[in-house]
Amino acid sequence: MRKTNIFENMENDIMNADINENEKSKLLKNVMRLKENKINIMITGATGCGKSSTINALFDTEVAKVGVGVDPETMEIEKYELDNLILWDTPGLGDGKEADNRHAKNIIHKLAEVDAQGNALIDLVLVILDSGTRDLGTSYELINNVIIPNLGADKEGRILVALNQADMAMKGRNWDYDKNEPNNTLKEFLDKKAASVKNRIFEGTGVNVTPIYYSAGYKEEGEEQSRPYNLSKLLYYIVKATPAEKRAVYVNNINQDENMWKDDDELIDYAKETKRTILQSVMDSASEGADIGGEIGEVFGPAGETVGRVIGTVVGGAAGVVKGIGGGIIDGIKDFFSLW
Ligand SMILES: Nc1nc2c(ncn2[C@@H]2O[C@H](COP(=O)(O)OP(=O)(O)O)[C@@H](O)[C@H]2O)c(=O)[nH]1
Ligand SMILES: [Mg+2]
Repeated sequence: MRKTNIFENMENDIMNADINENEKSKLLKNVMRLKENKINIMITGATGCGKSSTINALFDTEVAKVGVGVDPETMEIEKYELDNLILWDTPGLGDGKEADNRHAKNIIHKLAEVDAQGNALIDLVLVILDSGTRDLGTSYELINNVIIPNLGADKEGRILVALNQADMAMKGRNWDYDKNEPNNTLKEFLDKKAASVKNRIFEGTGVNVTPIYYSAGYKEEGEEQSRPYNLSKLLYYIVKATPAEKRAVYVNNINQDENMWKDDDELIDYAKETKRTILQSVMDSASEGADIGGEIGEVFGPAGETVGRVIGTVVGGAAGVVKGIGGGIIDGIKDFFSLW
């Protein structure tokens, strides 16, 4: 399957739009800038918490994992380069004193790196905790003493804390395997755990985070991959925590297996909100400085119809929406746009 490219789609829309050449070239320049944006995410947490599983569930990681650093210092950080989305799979703490010292140093070093413009290289740190672990001491150590003090000025905007393996939080008890979700007892347990993590981080650092819980799913030898839970929620939080002008980058890299996005807590419609969030920022960034004001619709269609369609087909398994409702692709697309 040919990969969707949101930028090509925007360029086509702009080329075909009925606006003057001057505005056209401004818009095209904006898109060119958008295209060059890179997102760098550090994914960290103790060995076995599910960093690799989470990366594989969220993104289209068929593109080969690219090299680890050559020197022993950075060797343990694995780098994935998916177009302009760069993931740094970074060991957290809990591997013994000597290794932990090395890990902490590597993290601090990476957080201090700047890009060509002098901005912090790492846009966002995703810290993964294992919700089945009773003693989260090393995770607090990692968050409160290693990561947060090295996040610079905008600490709250650059860290996301997520509790993985929600299915195993009570050793597999109270997980509804048919519905692939926690029952009320487990939900309560997980809510409490998330609240206590929030408190410990606030007490330790004064920084307010909103931990969420999810399951990246898992694969057992010879069995089918179990579906993730709340992965759509995690993606929504990741997108919202990403600088607006970079959000379009996700569209080209999100896992297109709709099974990944089916089950969540349904507190809000995460797929819809993710689409809306990305579309809004893409339209804003594309039209920046161009004198088209309310006429953005003339370029990208009403409510960003054409760009929105591209986003819709990849974000949150909109393929499921298209197939699921009333049959027929056109109906599905109509349903999708009636949501706006
Ligand atoms: N039950 C369950 N197992 C998981 C989940 N996420 C990861 N795992 C399993 O936990 C183990 C460690 O995961 P991995 O992604 O390698 O962790 P990493 O060391 O942080 O990269 C693997 O056997 C995964 O299949 C989850 O949400 N639920
Ligand atoms: Mg791993």
